[in-house]
Amino acid sequence: MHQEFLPPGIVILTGAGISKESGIDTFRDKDGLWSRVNLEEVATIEAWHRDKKKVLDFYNDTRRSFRAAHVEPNAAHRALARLEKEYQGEVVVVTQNIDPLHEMAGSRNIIHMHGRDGEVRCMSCQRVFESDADLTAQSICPNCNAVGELRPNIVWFGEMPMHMEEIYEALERCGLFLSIGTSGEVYPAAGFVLHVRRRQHRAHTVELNLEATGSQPLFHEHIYGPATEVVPAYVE
Ligand code: BV8
Repeated sequence: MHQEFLPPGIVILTGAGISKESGIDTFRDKDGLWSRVNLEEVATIEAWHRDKKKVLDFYNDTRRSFRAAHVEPNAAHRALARLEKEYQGEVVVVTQNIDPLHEMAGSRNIIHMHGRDGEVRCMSCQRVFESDADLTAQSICPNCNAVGELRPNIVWFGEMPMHMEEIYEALERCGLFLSIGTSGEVYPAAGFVLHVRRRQHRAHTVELNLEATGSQPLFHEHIYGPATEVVPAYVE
């Protein structure tokens, strides 16, 4: 069907809150990850150079928590996968999450802007490959044999998020922008709603979150409650 006859695109930004009811910790809730770990010590390139073992152990533990038997996609992930299947126009999930739950729920059009757990990058040859093995400061790159140069292919603070051009193109095409389960604290993701409103005056923007965030005034519509309740209800 020609693009002009399709309904406007939908861009859905998700954050850690959409995975909370699947058993994965958020970052900034009172019991969140950053209340237990100092992000400066595990989520920056400086931390990796300063103490590789500390950073790699943190992400080895994070990966194991994603693979725990009870961690499954929840009703919110499944509702977004259904929306993609049933909606005539384009549906893009732009996730800040590194967990695989959108894929496991059946979404296909997914952009992991902060990287994906299970992907590894060599800082010597820059090769990216899939690996579920624990990384250590002695890990050897299978491509260039460098020792101790392997890191999670995850975007740390101060590093450029991934696929930004593709994301901005989707934002400029969309007629509906949903923000689900994110505190709106981290840029550039937190700036997407304003980008949509500046470029698509007719676009409708909705914040779906457990509670109001600092970005609340930027959205046309606000729906608060657990993602597993408000997202399926909104998508239906
Ligand atoms: C960049 C790593 C520029 C992977 C993450 C000073 C120095 C350096 C940088 C900066 C600076 N000041 C500002 C910046 C920019 C910085 C930034 O924004 N900092 C903030 C903290 C002020 N951003 C960056 O550094 C970014 N890069 O700017 O690069 C550049 C430009 C050109 C060239 C080179 C560089 C990189 C940002 C990415 C950093 N990596 N994580 C990982 O370990 O996961 S960020 C981290 O925060 C996660 O990725 C996470 O996804 C992201 C956002 O958090 P949320 O997902 O929103 O989670 P949070 O806990 O905050 O909120 C959860 C929400 O869910 C809550 O609102 C809660 O109410 C809700 N909730 C809870 N339960 C439920 C629920 N909702 C629904 N249902 C429920 N049941």
